Amino acid sequence: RKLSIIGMPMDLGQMRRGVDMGPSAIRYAGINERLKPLFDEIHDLGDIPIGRPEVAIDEESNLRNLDLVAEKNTLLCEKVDEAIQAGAFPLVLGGDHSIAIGTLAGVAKHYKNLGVIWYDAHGDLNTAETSPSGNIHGMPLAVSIGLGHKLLTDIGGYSLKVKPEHVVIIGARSLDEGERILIKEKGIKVYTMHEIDRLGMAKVMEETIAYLKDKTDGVHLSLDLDGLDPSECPGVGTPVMGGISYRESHLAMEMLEEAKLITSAEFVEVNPILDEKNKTASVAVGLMGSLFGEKLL
Ligand code: DIR
Ligand code: MN
Ligand code: MN
Ligand code: MN
Repeated sequence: RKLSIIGMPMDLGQMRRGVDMGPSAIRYAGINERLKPLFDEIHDLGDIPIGRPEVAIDEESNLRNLDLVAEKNTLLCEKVDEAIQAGAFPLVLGGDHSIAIGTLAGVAKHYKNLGVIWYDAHGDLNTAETSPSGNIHGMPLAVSIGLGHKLLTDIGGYSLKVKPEHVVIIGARSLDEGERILIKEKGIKVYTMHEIDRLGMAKVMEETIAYLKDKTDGVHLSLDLDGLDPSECPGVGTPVMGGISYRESHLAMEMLEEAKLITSAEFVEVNPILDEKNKTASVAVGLMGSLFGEKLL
């Protein structure tokens, strides 16, 4: 088993600086040492070159930094595509969640029926028309099901990376009006915090795995650290109270590993400036350990 780590130090999808340091924070938290025993080979491919485009950050638009977000995600798409072609499992380190646009563009080329697990406090299903913020990190799931600006939906040279019926959102507790409408219209499966509390994470994951297993030929895990509770993951730009616990999250990762379901992954929104002693990056690395088969006994 071969792992390729790709850093995507981009903060252009939202307005709080620091999330561009996410890949460094995650590496500093010991990703290599932690995952080394779990793979035959690990290749850290370094970071996608983002540069420091300071000027664009204040732009008033309902698609803030559109051109740069599209350009940088195109680079990520190519890198992810190459990693899969080389036979590796691609693991992308964010960066704000707008980077999922590039990751999914690279991954979906290799699957006819890609599934996606979107682990997040938010739906990330906005478009320029529905977004209250203009931040593209609130849009990547919409883009991946083919909705949004052409510069984003057509990255990789094709649209519709994922079918809405192959998406499962886990941990939602902050949805905008347009996102609610879209979820109902497209029949997207969502486990809000209500269902997680009511059913328990074990049942939620059993159902998620059963839902995706037979109809998909690969499943991407897009894990936004703000899906977890801010008491355990304070280093995120848009924390929302009442999140998924550390323990529930480890259980979720362990169940995914047991099911051998996940074929690519990304961990996003780690912002070390807002963090407490790199706690959030450490949680991310721990979750990767569980996702890739670390066992206590
Ligand atoms: C909000 C926040 N729904 C927006 N989205 C976030 O700006 O579209 N996604 N934080 O992770
Ligand atoms: Mn770096
Ligand atoms: Mn997100
Ligand atoms: Mn989020």
